[in-house]
Amino acid sequence: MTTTTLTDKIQSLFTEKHGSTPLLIQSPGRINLIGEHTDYNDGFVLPAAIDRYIICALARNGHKDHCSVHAADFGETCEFSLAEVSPQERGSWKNYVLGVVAEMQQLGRELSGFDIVFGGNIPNGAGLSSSAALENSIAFGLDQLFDLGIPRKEMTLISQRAEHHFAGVKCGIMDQFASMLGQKDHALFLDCRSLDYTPVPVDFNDYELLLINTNVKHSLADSAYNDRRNSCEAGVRILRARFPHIKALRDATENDLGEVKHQLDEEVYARCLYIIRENRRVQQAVAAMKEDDIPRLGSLLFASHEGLQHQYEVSCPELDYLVEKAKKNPDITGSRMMGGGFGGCTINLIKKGRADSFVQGIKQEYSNTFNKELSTYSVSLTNGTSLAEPPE
Ligand code: GAF
Repeated sequence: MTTTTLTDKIQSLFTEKHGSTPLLIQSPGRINLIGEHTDYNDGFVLPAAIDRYIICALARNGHKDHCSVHAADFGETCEFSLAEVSPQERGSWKNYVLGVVAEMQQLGRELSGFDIVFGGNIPNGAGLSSSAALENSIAFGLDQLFDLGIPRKEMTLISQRAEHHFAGVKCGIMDQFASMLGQKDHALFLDCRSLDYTPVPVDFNDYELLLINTNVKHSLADSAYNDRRNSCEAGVRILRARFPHIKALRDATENDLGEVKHQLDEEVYARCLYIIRENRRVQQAVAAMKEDDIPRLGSLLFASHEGLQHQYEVSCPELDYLVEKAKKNPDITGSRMMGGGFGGCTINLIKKGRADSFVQGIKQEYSNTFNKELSTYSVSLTNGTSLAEPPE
């Protein structure tokens, strides 16, 4: 569904349900060029917001405490009182909304009753961060509705804490940040420790981005995401005992890690090694983009996948299949799994105009092998969360 049609639909649904004209917010999903699982290691990432959105319609309802939130895509409504906001069943969309409300209250922000209707055109479970987009749309919407004046970076932290405390995923900051602060035609080179960032213009010359969805649904909470984070923290504890300046894997070199290798579990060693290398790859990728060296960027993408597959072990057969096919195709200069892993999309740098022929060539075999269909998305890089244009 186009974003204009979606906005129209959400606005009409809101007016039908509540009889008033709402404030409309659009909050984008994100891709990540490179820098996977580095965010919660205080490292570097290179994501961008994309032109797929959560549209959130909201208005005050005149009640002191009573709120309602309707998820158009699920046909479900959640009613609650601001006096009692607590986590719901794991995996429910309600946690993303309630989590943001609770975190705002936790910061002493004054809210009163409101109604929300939201829906989206970000494919669910594709690793394009529909959950971060939803959190941000709520944070931004409530900020506007109650005139709270919360700075954008602080809103991303509210959204992230909602995910930690309500959804139960100890995610990094990348998704919320890219969705909130994305810039049209740019990726954000983000330092996840300082939250300083540099917009990097994105122009791949003869190449374009192609996202291919394995249609394997991942669930971050169920998919050992928190385990990976624990392994990294275990590695840091050992490194820090030897090198007190190391506060996170971001501060460690491969040599440092080599020095404590004998004290580390084999698995923890492999996880830490991946992170240290991936952080370096992000910096190299930014340099390659500045120098217009797309083949170099592409080989960094392939190397990133290799690490995610063998050292960090967050890939899956379907993702590996797609990257292997990409490696063998002369039109593709780089490919890797994107996001948390265990499913979702690969991101590919492919010669302009060659996407159809690549996908047609592997579609049948993919479906025969995995009993699932592929889908593809072509996306434009866009601005972060903002007010949406009300439809004519
Ligand atoms: C998920 C998380 F939410 C992000 O914080 C990030 O860690 C990503 O997985 C992996 O890079 O999208």
